[in-house]
Amino acid sequence: MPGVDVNAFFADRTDASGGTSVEGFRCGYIAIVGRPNVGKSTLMNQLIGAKVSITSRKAQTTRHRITGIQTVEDAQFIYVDTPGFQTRHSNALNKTLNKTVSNTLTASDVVLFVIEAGTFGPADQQVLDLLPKNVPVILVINKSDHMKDKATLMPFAQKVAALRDFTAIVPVSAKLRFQIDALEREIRNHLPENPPVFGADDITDRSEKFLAAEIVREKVFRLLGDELPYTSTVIIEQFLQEGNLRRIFAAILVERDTHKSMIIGNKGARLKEISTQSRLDMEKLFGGPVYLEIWVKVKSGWADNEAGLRAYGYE
Ligand SMILES: Nc1nc2c(ncn2[C@@H]2O[C@H](COP(=O)(O)OP(=O)(O)OP(=O)(O)O)[C@@H](O)[C@H]2O)c(=O)[nH]1
Ligand SMILES: [Mg+2]
Repeated sequence: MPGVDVNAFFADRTDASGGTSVEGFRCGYIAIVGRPNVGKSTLMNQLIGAKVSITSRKAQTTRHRITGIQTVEDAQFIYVDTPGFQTRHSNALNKTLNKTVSNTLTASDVVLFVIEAGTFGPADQQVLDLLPKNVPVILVINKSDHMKDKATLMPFAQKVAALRDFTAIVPVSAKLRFQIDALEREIRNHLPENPPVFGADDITDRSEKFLAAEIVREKVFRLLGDELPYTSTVIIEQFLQEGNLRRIFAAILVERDTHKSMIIGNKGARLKEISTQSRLDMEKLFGGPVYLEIWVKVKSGWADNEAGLRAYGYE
């Protein structure tokens, strides 16, 4: 072709992940932080349009750094959901959870600082004090559906806005998907120009085995509510794939015999419910049939020592 430098035309326009145009492509890490229970995980799931992070009305639902990925034509959003920052007890588990939050913050391009509409207390302030100075921080006022009187939202937002130089302030309702697209547009503006890190169809960097354990833990949290202390966890003892079928053997670990009988319930009814709900969620997320068996085991003290935490996958 006369007059056209073919080499220059193709130079630097493709990357290793499959020929996506790199020029103008944005990609970055977005940390989602806040005190427990403000709706961080619900928000991340809405932002990526899939449920990779478990949610419940109990505080301390999220215990690991969980990545949720969304790729659009010209950008890849790598969200990192974190455990709610703990300010009450200082056992080994809580220290580990807080370390996860701090580590995530140091490696992020944008921070979503999530609070609940109408509430800003010492636990929120402690998280605010942790946020790095040189990274754009978007104040996300979640659960705005709780504020019946819209006129009170403005003065509340102004009060919190005075505490730091926020890049933007976005009231949302993660539950009702209100203003989620507006938030996404705002985030995109602050992502650096980078080629994508993950494939276009990836929604998380976590394994199916990890996600399976999380799904069971969500059902335990949701179906037992406040009866069960938060020191129960789930491990996957076997995860086998036979063609399209996944055979999963899970164990719920609790601290005492009384907790075990609470989970099993009258004639096994509660365990059956946990099992059925978990299986349905897994089938939806993995896109195929699942055979699931769950056992309940007593194992005390795991949350109080570092070795126990490492054994169950805490960083
Ligand atoms: N009304 C209302 N409820 C919400 C909204 N977003 C989340 N929730 C509820 O708030 C509770 C906590 O949500 P999560 O997403 O688990 O909160 P989290 O901040 O991830 O909690 P931790 O992981 O424990 O720190 C759940 O019962 C959600 O359904 C919202 O926009 N409006
Ligand atoms: Mg969470």
